[in-house]
Amino acid sequence: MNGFDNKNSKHRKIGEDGRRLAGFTRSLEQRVWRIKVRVLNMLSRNSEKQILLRRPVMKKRMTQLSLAACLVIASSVICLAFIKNEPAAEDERECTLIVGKTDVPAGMVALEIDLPPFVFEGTRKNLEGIENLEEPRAKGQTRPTMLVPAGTMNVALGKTVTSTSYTPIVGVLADITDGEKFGDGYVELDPFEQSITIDLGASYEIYAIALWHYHKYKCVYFDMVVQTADDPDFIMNVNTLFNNDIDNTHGLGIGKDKNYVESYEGKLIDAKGTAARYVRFHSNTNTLNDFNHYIEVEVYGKQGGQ
Ligand SMILES: [Ca+2]
Ligand SMILES: [Ca+2]
Repeated sequence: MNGFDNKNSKHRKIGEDGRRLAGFTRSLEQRVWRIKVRVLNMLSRNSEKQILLRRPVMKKRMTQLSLAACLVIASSVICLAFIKNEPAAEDERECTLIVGKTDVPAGMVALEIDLPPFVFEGTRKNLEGIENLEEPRAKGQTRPTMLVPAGTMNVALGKTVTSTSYTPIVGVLADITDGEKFGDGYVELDPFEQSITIDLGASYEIYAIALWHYHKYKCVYFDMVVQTADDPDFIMNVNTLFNNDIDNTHGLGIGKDKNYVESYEGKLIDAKGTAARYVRFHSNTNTLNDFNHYIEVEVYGKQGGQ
């Protein structure tokens, strides 16, 4: 074999090795491709299972994250309130919460009101669509405690009541200040715009008023205006303590207070120490009928007003 033949023989051998190597490479690529397909299929099936498994976990985590976010926001708001450290405005006194004994200013005490038993019949369906209705209190939240000067007492108990409805349809006017607050012991006045006036017998510094209309059912009394004055004709030193007559039905001014749902707690109004002898309560129908009802009115005050 000459050199040329040797060279050809080497070239053939290299060619055969190259073809075997190419075949092996293709085989290897096919195996790798098949393994890749299997792995992808397995991953796909597993991911579906994991999604199904993770959904409740994710929900739980989202809830936890939401709660954490709420806590952070609430903490921030509380911190900002403390940082600002601004004294409560006069109009915000009703919202003063007693957190601890140190928060009660000297000479002030928490107003204690003797509440009647909780009574509720019927549904809230008739409250749908009422304009200017205050939001219900959050579940578990109690009414903010009102602070009043020590010695403040109900100065309306047993006092004389007069009304534009001279003779009530049900009950007598004296029932409104007799201390009885149960749901059935109500006084029914004539329909539409009516008022009652309590003569305290002397001038008092009035700090709070608690008022019960009919609270056995969830109902709303409209166009409520509460005023004080030095005289029975309400000419001298007239002050408006509450007014939700937003369209001025009574002609006493446009009210900015909210309608509210009657309850055994009654309506608590901050009177801010207003000095007066006479207190008048206006109303105009309710969600159940066209009449006006009162179960009890309490006026918390101290002697010292003019
Ligand atoms: Ca009564
Ligand atoms: Ca009105």
